[in-house]
Amino acid sequence: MKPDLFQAPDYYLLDELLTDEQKMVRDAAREWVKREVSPIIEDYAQKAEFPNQIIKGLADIGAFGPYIPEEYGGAGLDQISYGLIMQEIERGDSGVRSTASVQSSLVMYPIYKYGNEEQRKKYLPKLASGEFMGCFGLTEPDYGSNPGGMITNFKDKGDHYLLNGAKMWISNAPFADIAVVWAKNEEGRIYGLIVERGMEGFTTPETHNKWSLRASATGELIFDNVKVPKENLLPNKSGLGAPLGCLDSARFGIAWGAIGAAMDCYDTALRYAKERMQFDKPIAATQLQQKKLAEMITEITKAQLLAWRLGVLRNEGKATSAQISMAKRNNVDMALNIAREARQILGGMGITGEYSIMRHMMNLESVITYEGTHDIHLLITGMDITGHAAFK
Ligand code: TGC
Ligand code: FAD
Repeated sequence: MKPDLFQAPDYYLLDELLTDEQKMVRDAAREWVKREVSPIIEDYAQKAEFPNQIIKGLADIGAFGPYIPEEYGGAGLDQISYGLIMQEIERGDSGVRSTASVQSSLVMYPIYKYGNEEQRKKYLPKLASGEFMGCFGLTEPDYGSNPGGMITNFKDKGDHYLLNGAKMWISNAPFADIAVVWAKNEEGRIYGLIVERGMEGFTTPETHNKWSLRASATGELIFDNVKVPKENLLPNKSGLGAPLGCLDSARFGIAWGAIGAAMDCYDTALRYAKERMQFDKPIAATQLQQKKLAEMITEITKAQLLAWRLGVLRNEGKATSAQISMAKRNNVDMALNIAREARQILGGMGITGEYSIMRHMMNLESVITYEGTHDIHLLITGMDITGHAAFK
């Protein structure tokens, strides 16, 4: 892969909206990605392997629990800092950002928010340092966009719960030490349970042959009469709103992360267009390529403004789930379109691993599907503005 010459576009001087702390956090993540992710990531994506050696670095830049209070090992940062960390990581690779999103928003967040003090103290510091890695099991083979229909269930057996069922498409599953699993009790009420690797009857087979998110490990979670200790149930929230509340936090991070992937594609294409000579002039001097590049920077700037404003609303505790859906949908779609256009600017070189664009493009095909598909987020906006749920 070519050396990482990334220069972040900031067409509307949005840096002026950031605090010194936010810029410091962002710059540390940016430097780390350049140093530790860019040189290796293409190789790991080609091999379809997660680079385990970056776990400690992710923890060091605050990517595991950026907004979780410091007393539990988190970085205690604000929401915009969290977003900026996700942006920088996804600038490197969406699969690496996935690992950080899952650990922070889908494992640490529910333990922090819905767990008791004992559970917080037991798990959060180890998750923040990367000593423990986690995964989040909501999706099932027959229940993807409609997780409320899940059939994974647990029964009260007196001194423990007995868990049965299966989850699929689970990021980090093949190596996770713990899984936050959503299952129904005998009354059909959804609860989160912490399932630990090594519990009898719990297996995590890896999903192979992905053309997308190849540097992220994906797998199934299978529960065959797993005895889960009663103290592993997250007691403080039940119902579908509990897992969906975690998704709000992860979707917010993705709205920022997608900007990172888009910025990398734009920056790569701009540099290439200025250097690539055809018909005795740089292709950047042709109107058609300028149209692509000008539209890219316009869309990136709009997405940056959307994410920043959403971050302000999150910091003030005012962001709604529907506002988060709008940003996730818009920014991922924007990034995928930019990746496709940027790939064309590179001509044949665009399909090779010499450049990051094709990898971003393939990754973004998962990002536009997970955490709620592009269509589902449109229906969430539709429901919000009309008052009618069109899902059912
Ligand atoms: P509905 O009846 O609308 O809602 C059920 C309850 O949930 C509440 N609620 C939310 N609460 C918090 N945050 C949200 N975003 C919420 N959305 C809804 C709602 O108020 C209600 O509460 P209550 O107290 O009245 O019971 O539920 P529904 O069954 O009609 O479904 C609505 C729908 C379709 C929007 C929802 O199911 C949905 O979002 N589906 C998409 C599923 C999804 O996003 N799955 C993601 C799986 S995890 C993942 O992909 C990780 S990838 C990670 C990575 O690698 O980065
Ligand atoms: P389906 O729900 O079957 O949807 C198929 C198509 O139908 C989509 O286009 C959808 O938009 C459309 N559709 C569905 N319902 C409607 C409707 N009512 N109206 C109109 N159109 C509709 N899940 C987890 O729990 N944890 C994870 O860590 C995780 N990681 C993932 C990693 C990867 C790489 C991938 C690909 C997925 C991951 N997921 C994870 C699962 C992901 O959240 C689901 O794939 C996603 O929610 C969509 O579910 P589905 O694939 O079953 O598609």
